[in-house]
Amino acid sequence: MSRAADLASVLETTESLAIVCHDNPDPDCLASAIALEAIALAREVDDVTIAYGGEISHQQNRAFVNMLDIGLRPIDDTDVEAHERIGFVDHSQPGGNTELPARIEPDIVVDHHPGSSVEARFEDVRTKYGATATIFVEYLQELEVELTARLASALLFALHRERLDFVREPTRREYEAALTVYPDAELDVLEQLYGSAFSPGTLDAIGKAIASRERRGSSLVASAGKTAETDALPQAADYLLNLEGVDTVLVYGIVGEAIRLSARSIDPRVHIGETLASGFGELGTVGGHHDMAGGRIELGLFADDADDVDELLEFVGSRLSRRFFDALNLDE
Ligand SMILES: [Mn+2]
Repeated sequence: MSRAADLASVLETTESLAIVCHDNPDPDCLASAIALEAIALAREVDDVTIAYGGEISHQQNRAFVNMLDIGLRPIDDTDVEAHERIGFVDHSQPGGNTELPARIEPDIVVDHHPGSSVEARFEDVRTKYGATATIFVEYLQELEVELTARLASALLFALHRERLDFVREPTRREYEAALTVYPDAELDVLEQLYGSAFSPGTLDAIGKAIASRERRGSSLVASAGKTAETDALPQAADYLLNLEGVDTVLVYGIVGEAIRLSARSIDPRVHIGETLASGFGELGTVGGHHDMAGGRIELGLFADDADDVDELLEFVGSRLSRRFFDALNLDE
């Protein structure tokens, strides 16, 4: 039996399904969730709920949810276990990158990230694929589920954001999947998503990062200050990577009770995920890939002094940049 047919047969005997997105879901995860929802509804699953953890703070992702009318519920407000079956999309490990407690195991897993060790009733983890959306395009075709304009637009945007726009290691399959959904997609929806406006908070954070940047060779560290917008950090990092001669960037900032880190590198000799792990692994949770990585360091004791944010940022900032440059083996 093909993977798609196997998935369909699991859904045929399912009455209720909770689809769980990873925390701070991106377009690949969200488009995959509504694709699984469409397949489930076509197989007459009565009750389908999509739940997510973290927040959706990137302006494009917020616009994506609103324009494509994606019904999402925070995990906190969802009784995930009350559903007969649970599906994870774009992630696979119970308790990993999800607010959902580790004891809750999925029945269905569709993902493209390596490192899965879960054993689900239906499991399709294809690490050679560039996006989970690519796998879903194959399912939709094979199962002949109607490709609505909404679904096609969501999948096309996801393929672009995940791989194609920045030629971020796409595989041939992402281009093929994009061609499959392209005729049914509404390109003006995509255009509006790309044009979605920055929130004032994000623009402020990027502005602070630009002004505070400290450069050593082709590497740069910047503070985005205190911000309510978690996604402002990766956006500031992406923006600073455009600076001439710069190929590795770390942006830090205070979001809530934690210092958040977001790093990028286009230097092939740098594995930025490992750089953050060696520089900050003992201080908090960090991780990522060779070109993009992130982390979180709890303010803990410092939080008491957090009234004076500038002082606090100055105190942690000099330590963070020293550790980052040290991890990259850069002397003053
Ligand atoms: Mn993905």
